[in-house]
Amino acid sequence: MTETVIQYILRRLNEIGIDDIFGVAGDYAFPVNDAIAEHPAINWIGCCNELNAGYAADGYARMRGIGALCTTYGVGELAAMGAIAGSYAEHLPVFHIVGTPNLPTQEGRALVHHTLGNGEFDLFGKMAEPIVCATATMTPQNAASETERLITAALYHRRPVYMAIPSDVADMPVLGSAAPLSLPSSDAASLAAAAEAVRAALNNAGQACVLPGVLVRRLGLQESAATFVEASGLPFATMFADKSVLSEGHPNYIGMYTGRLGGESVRAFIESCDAVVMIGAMLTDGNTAGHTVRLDPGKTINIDHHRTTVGGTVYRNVEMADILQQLSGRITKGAQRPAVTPETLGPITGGGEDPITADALYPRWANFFRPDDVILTDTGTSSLGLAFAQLPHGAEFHNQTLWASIGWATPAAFGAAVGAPQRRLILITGEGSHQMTAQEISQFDRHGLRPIVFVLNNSGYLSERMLCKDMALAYNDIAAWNYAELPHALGCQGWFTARVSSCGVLDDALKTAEQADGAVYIEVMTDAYEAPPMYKKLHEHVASFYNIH
Ligand SMILES: Cc1ncc(C[n+]2csc(CCOP(=O)(O)OP(=O)(O)O)c2C)c(N)n1
Ligand SMILES: [Mg+2]
Repeated sequence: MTETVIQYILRRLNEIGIDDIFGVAGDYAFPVNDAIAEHPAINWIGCCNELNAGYAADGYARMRGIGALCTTYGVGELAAMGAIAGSYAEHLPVFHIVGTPNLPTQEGRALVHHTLGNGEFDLFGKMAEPIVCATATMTPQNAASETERLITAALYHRRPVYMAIPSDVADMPVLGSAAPLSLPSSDAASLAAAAEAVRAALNNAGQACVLPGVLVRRLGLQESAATFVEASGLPFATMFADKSVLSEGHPNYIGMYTGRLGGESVRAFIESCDAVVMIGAMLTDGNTAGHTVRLDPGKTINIDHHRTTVGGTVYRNVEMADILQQLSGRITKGAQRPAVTPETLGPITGGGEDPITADALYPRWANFFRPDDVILTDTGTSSLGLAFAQLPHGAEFHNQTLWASIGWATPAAFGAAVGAPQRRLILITGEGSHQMTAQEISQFDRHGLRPIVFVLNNSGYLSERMLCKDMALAYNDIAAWNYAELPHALGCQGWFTARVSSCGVLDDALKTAEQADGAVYIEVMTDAYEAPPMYKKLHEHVASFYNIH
């Protein structure tokens, strides 16, 4: 029997690794929702709202390489847009499937719900265009070829795509077929020239080092990058967005490179190198502690997604995967590990009735992490406070450093848990971030997932207090929730929950969390101004140009 349009699309998404689609149902999307529900190999994962579904698809894509969500027309798709933009900025291929009104309704410019009432039906698709790398409106004739085009675009650019499926089109038989497209390969001459230029630059350099970036993980090239590092013997450091992209347990890892706000020894070393090989790393403000790194472009070798730059020369159409492969074995620096002392969090201090200071908290978290943990941290003081936590072998640190939308981590952690249920998952979020998307906690329990959740309750938006002109300004105060009661109120059964405000009680809770069979949710109470050292330095940095103290 001929497949319908939606059956075809779902089969192809499943073939490339989508086993779960997040979303919120709606009438225009019913034919799509039905097909997902009926699909033998794809699970419908209903979320509390579309923004959260988008974040969940983002978290899933971090584990699986790709993710998908399905929303209804207008109201649903617009609510997901912040998350899709985040996936774009963070290089995550997320398929956004939107069920739209049927063709007679659209062509008749009918006055129907979820429209602006002006007869315009293509507005929302247009709004999506800048935050995806490709869009398509499906018809029976183009469904096969457009699906292949969108898959190829999403995988080539590692960015989201948008597919609109009119509700009558969804169930029509697909007409024609299309072979899967292959991703473009590198230009052979450009690739060879780039590899030779990198080799020559490294051979001519005295000391060199590597900065592997988050794109390495997005492209699933951790092994190739590690092979390059090992073959070349070069030391590597990472910037914040790139933390743990290669294991921090690797012998060549020398620590975090965070500009002038910490890790002085690593910074001095990196900036003294004759050559710095960046592999898919970006010099964003979040990665460079507010643009305080100083890398000489003349000494930087940039192995990017589709091009390599050596000195001032750009080698185009060179895929990162190909050049990493070319380079392994061609560079043998046999470099010595430099004498660098990475910044660390310091020893665990405090106990008993002592309040939970930053010095007490962050080393305890670092000590709690285990090999291969998946750790998601939201934007806030807690994520930056963990920058200098040395992670055990294979532990992954995820953050939304560039898009930096608070609220991302809670649903993203849910999506990551769906994507990798066998791994221990730790969510660390500030309470202000958590207030944005806390409902999604309920989904873990619904799907039998057992996260370990830490909510840092410091009575407001501490990161903003540290950056704005007056720490006490009321716009950084928030409603005081009883966070530890949320799992219960949200229907989670049998979770270990605790609200801890002293070191001794925190230690007990961590011990219980370590041994727990079920999910864990710990609300950690600190003073409103209890910030980690890195944030204190940011505060000083900002205070100097506001001229305040
Ligand atoms: C969607 C969105 N809105 C606003 C901001 C601005 N913002 C950055 S950090 C922050 C506060 C985070 O507070 P919390 O999660 O409690 O963490 P804390 O800094 O207090 O540890 C805000 C509001 C943002 N990044 N994203
Ligand atoms: Mg807070």
